[in-house]
Amino acid sequence: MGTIVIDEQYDRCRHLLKEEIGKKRYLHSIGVSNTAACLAMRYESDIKKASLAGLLHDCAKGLSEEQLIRVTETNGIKISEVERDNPELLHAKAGSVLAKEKYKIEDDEILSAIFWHTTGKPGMTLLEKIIFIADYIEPNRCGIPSLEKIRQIAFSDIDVCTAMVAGNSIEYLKRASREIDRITIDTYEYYMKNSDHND
Ligand code: DGI
Ligand code: FE
Ligand code: FE
Repeated sequence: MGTIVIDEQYDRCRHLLKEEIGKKRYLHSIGVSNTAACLAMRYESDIKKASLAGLLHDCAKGLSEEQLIRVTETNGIKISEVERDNPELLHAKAGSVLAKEKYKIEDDEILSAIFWHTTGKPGMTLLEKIIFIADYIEPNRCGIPSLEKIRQIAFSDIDVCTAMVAGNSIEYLKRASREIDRITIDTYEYYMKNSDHND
């Protein structure tokens, strides 16, 4: 596989990550990192920060449910009832803790983008939106309704795209009869209202 060397910090994190998560998840992470870099170019965000946040966004995926709860709790992060019932949701928040402690990421913008990557939230920063979307549209993703359209809109209107990603996730969770985190719904409603969506 071709190696994308961005800088030493990126490479150090990449090697560490490869040991911590499965091959499929690692390839997904590289896909998100590259897609985030492309979106950062398009929207004039910091390309290195986007690459690094994309690379590490799922760095806590290798943790068990018990570990996810322990890592978040011991770091004073409040766990909602939905998260308690669906601890896999916590890989985003635990990931932000690991990114800081294990991968030595100090940048709060990167840590916050990792923290919010699963549910999104109203009023996200540009980097948070980039990671939220890149996670959904990276090249290895398949089987998602309207994926081609979402990929195109990602590069033309980031707020409309954020609403579409949140909306699709909600539909998916409803079909799967899974509990929906209130923030996922808030994200959808906020970006439906705050974008020039006229479909
Ligand atoms: O970690 P990834 O698979 O790359 O993507 P992700 O961080 O968006 O996580 C996706 C998983 O999270 C997927 O199994 C659906 C779940 N998820 C996202 N929002 C919610 C949710 N699960 C529940 N129960 N409620 C949510 O609101
Ligand atoms: Fe994730
Ligand atoms: Fe992901």
